[in-house]
Amino acid sequence: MNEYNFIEIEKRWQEKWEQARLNEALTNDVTREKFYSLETFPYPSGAGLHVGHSEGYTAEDINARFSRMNGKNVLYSIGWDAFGLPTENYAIQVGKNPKEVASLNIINFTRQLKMFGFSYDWNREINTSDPSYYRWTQWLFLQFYKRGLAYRHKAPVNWCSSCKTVLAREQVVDGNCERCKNIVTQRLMEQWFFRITNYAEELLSGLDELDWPESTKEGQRNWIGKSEGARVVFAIHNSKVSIEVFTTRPDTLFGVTYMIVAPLSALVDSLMSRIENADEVARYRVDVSKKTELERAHLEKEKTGVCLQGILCVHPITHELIPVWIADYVLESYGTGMIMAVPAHDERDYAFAQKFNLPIHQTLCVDSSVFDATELTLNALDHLNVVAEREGIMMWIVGGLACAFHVGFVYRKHADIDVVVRTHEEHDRLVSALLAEKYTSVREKAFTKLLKSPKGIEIEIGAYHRAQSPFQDEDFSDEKMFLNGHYARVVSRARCVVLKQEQLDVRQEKKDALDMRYLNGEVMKEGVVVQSDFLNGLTSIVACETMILWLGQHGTGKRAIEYRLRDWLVSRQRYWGAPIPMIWCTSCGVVPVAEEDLPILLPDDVDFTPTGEPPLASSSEFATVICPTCGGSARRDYETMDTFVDSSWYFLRYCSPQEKDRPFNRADVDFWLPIDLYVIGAEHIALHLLYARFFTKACADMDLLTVREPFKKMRHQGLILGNDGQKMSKSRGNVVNPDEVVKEYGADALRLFLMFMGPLSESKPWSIGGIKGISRFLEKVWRISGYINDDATNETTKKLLHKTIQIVTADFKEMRYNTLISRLMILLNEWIKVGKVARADFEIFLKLLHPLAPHITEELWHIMGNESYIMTEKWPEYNPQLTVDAQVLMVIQVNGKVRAKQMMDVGLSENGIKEIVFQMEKISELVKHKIISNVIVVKDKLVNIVTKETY
Ligand code: ANZ
Ligand code: ZN
Repeated sequence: MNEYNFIEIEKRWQEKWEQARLNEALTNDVTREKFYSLETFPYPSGAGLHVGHSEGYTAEDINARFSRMNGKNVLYSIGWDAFGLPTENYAIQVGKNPKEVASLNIINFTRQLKMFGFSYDWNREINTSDPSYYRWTQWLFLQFYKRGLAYRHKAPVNWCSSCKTVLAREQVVDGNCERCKNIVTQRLMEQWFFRITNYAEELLSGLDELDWPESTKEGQRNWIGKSEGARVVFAIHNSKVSIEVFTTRPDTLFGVTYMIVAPLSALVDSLMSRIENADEVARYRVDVSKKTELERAHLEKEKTGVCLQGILCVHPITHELIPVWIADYVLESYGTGMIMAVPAHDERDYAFAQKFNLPIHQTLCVDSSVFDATELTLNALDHLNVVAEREGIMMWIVGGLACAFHVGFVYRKHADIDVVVRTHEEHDRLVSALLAEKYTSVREKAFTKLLKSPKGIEIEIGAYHRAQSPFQDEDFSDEKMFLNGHYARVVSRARCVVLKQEQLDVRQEKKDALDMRYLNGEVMKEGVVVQSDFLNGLTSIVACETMILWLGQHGTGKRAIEYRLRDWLVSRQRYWGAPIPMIWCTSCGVVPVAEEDLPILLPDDVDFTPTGEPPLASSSEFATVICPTCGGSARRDYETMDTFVDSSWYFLRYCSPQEKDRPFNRADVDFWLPIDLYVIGAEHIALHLLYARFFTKACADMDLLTVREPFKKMRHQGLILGNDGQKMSKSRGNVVNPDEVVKEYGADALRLFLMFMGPLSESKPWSIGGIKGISRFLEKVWRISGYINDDATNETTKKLLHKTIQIVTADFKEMRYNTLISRLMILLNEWIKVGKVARADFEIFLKLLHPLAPHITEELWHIMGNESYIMTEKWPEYNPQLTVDAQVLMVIQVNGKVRAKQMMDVGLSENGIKEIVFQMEKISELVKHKIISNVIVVKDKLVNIVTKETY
């Protein structure tokens, strides 16, 4: 037996496979089931492939090979996402033209991908920066334009001052540029948009039927952000203009105490002549215009705003007059850009009302039965004391009327006021101070006292009362209470008591606990509606419906849905992208390029150093062109399309890559779509995965194809971390270059190791020690082939082999490559123990190993005298009779709920069972971030994992 010379073996087979054209996908082959395998095509960056990329690619290649051996007609191709910033920035850095750089990088990437033995159909290779491709990107743009799906619009847009271009909202991650991580600011600019919002509902509902990781679906749902509620019209007093708001909480309409208009909205302009403090308002608007939406929407941010003096709104039901403010936390771009503020039940409104002393009207009370009063009381008291200490507050007002004092409203009649002081001294001082006041039994006299509220704001309480002293039962008249400059209704009877802290009885009714909860500044979001006329007593949900009905009947509002999703900004002020196929004519305006004039080639006579101005503006080719409409002189559009436009349809082009007359052939696309497996990084949730779905739907609506969801099944590969456990990056110096690993251990070893590191979707640190173990395994495979013995019949190994086929096949289907490799290792070790292996058995083993380690298996297959290619062999089947008693189906529960079932060996040890269970992706996902308090194992039957939440 020769040495295992992987360098020679791998190179030889790669060439043979390519010559034999074994990977060609055959469109319209109806004899086999089609299988479309897709992986994200790479940006051919200057750095080349790193091992992180190759993980997902390896997984996809394994699946493609496995599918072919299972009789499927597999479409598995590769291409280059060659336009865009990575290539352009690299070109600038090395002082070359991006075109030149891209083609050099593609050569390097091609070499690397071939080095892995990936089984692409190279005939279908595509390149988005090639005119034969971007011609159709431009054509699609024109179709979108014709159908109103592409439009120009002036709006505040995200600007990256380091990339010197606008960005789509999806490219802004936590306020930073997705590419360069620099801070993104906002600029008012006219730009090209795609109307993705037309598809918001379908993009949302379509997710349900997709076999995608749940967290990704949820991420996309959140990004689309559907909110259901109502639009309500509030007339402006003495004006024809009105304020229309979007609210998700029409049940709180009686709790509206002020209105807010987004500062930069046009309504403010139209009211300007009536606004008495116009200067102040104008100044505030200038300040706001300097902030990004993200800064403005930040929850923790100190609230700012200006009251529009002279403007009042009319409440549509009570007809009360309500002040109107502008405040930056209300965004122009969402809903109607105006809100009804309900400070009692919305945190931001609450913070705002606190800051500007605006009244707070409670219209929800908690269904008290759900709370444990004792605990709540104690917690609330603890909390109050902490705050008191910090803010130097002397006393707390609790109890029913406290709400009146504190927020200007009461939600319960016959309530009491409890003023809790923290020390005996304070108690005595307060009591004598209050007693010194004259509280005669005058009916019409106001009770006025300054108290410090928990928030430290001075509150002046004025009320009509009848009692002799505030420490006894008092009768308040059912009249108005003057609070902080605002009127509020008041209870008819109430008691006021000053208590020492320890007098506060923790066994009081639940109501007291709730009062204190309220005083904590917590905002109650759901409950039973109170102080709301015809809604009283209803739950929030029912009240919403009731109110929507009422609004409809009275013509002041209607049901409404809003989405967070915004239209997709696609134009860029950079060079390396597909030119936007539009013409600017001085007399006709913007005119589309004629389809037969496509492609509009990216000009070469350009200085592409980014300046913030579109580089194409410097091209003389682009500066003059004849207007297709009037024949007059015009210029081309200077902007280019974002790379994400190119990648939104590459998987359609793979279906008919040579097509000359259209972007793709409908029959071809209909044959191959939907994609049966897409392996992609999790970072694409709101970007590519959303855009490509939109493109597919838009193309379906243009009758270019049939399917509406492109990616039926999708899986993520986890990150490969550096050996330091950190994300691989050049600056950390922990990047592993596959070239070096392959040189030292071979591509098969690297492929196997990438899959052996752990479950595909998890992040795993790289370790060179690990690959050594894998490399020894391959050496053993090589050597055992020298011990083929045709009469090596051993009942145990036979059984083990068939068990292995069974389990490994199931693992292949679920992409559990790490566990299946262990299975193959166990089988091999068994043969090594016996010292020989039957030819037929070993051939099966080679087939099982082939998708993972294609080269060594192909070589050994031929050494054993086979003429065919192992990669075109049929997948081995197991003999069920040899596996029957070997395995049982175990039930796996988490906290008593059945979460999975798994075949396991009969009589497997408790530890063995646990090991398998915790390797299962589904289970590890479920118990992530939980404390496992117990694992109950009933051998051959079930496992129950008991967890508690972590704190
Ligand atoms: C009254 C109300 C009462 C609200 C309440 C909430 C709670 P989502 O769920 O994100 O859709 N809102 C509406 N337009 C806004 C804008 N342009 N800028 C800032 N806030 C805006 O949020 C919908 C809620 O956000 C709406 O419902 C509105 O406040 C606010 F107890 O109306 B709500
Ligand atoms: Zn940037």
